[in-house]
Amino acid sequence: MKKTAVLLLLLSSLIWSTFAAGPPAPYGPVPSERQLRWHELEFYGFIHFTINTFTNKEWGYGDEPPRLFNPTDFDAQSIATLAREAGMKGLILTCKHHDGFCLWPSAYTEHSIAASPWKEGQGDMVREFADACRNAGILFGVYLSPWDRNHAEYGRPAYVQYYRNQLRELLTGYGDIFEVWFDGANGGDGWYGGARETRSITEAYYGWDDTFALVRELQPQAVIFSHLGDIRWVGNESGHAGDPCWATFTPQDKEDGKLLGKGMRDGTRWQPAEVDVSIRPGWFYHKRENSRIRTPGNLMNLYFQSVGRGASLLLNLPPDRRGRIHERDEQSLLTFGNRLKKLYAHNLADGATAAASNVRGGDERFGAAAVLDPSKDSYWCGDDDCLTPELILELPEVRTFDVVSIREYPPLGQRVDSWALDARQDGEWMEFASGTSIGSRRLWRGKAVTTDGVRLRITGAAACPAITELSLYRLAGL
Ligand code: FUL
Repeated sequence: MKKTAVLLLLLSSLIWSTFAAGPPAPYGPVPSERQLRWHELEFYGFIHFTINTFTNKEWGYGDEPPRLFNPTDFDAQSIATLAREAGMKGLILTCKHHDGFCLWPSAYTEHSIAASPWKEGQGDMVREFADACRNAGILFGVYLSPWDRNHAEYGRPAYVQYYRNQLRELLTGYGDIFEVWFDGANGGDGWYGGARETRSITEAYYGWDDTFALVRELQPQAVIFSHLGDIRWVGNESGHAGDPCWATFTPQDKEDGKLLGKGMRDGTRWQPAEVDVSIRPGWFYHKRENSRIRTPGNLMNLYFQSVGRGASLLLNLPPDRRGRIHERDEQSLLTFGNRLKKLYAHNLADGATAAASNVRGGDERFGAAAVLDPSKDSYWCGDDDCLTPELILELPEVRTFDVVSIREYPPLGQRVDSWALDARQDGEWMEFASGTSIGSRRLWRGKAVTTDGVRLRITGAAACPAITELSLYRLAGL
């Protein structure tokens, strides 16, 4: 090759690398790797099972004799398989609730399953659940109540050590744990080794920093659900996130339900919300609630009000005294799960072509087509100074949809402040939906609309939007 040709080649690659668009800078707090993985889960289950199931209580006092714990037909596998069938990505088990009874044979207490008649004291329910989840191909997580109404030392330093010892047992003996759930319900009256008194503690008592460090050391990939953890409480137990529900938050000294539900646009941390709610009125199984199980339609509402707002849905399924999920709960859950499966089976944006008002540096890598491909790593993005771009999907034919799913690209932070979606009707754009936050996921359910074109308008953003998905579905009639 001639010298000039080489020079020209070098020059053009230099110009290309100078002017080719790079990805935009992240805006505000961004998720950690473990939070990013957690965002993908969206829907998983809670299992509340302990001695309360046999005493018909929600909060045991701590003096219940372990001999009461005796499920007659316990089957972790059927529960884990049901969870998977319903679309759950994992299960979190109450290994120890406030009453202090342990579902595994802890070396640090006699108040455990080892003193129960179940499997003549030889059983380990944490192990059975952990194994069953793995067999079913779903994740396993643990709940270990910080408040322990059984323990004599609760409220004193010795208990904190006991708590960490137990956590170590759970985090080292049962394989990978995807989430560790630290309950905020704390202190009050209890048995406390026979003292039968009221003990109140301060926030500083538990020394959370050291406990969190233990989780990071033993299960670095696990997310921590806690006031100061990776995932925040949504502020209610009735099954809904706020609207908007920003993933960003600044933990407050005093928990405020509304604030937790909505998050904080200018929050200092990426701390997305988890919506914990039970399929029945109580967290534990009570026969008297057998006629008060959430219907499939109600579960769908919960789904749209949680996952649809960028939070996760943690749905509680309480095993009954057999150690099984009651048939009615199972029916309702499976009907809901099947509907969800059918909903996502057909993305009505498939086969569409996408065009945007602005593409970053005119570079195809950031082009509109990214909202249609299933990859979570590609996104449509405009130039830094373009905060209100638009994107049009031309559908291959006239189609009817009533659900829209939009996702921002979370590694770049929450950038969009408001958006609207239009459907073309007789050549005119008609607004179908409008909202504020998008974040990791925004689902919108509206009145069915029949159209061959859809337009997404970003109407406000703090930084050029990065959108990884725009999908259309039909729920009605499923
Ligand atoms: C609360 C507890 O007091 C309930 O019993 C239940 O475990 C729920 C998930 O968290 O704080």
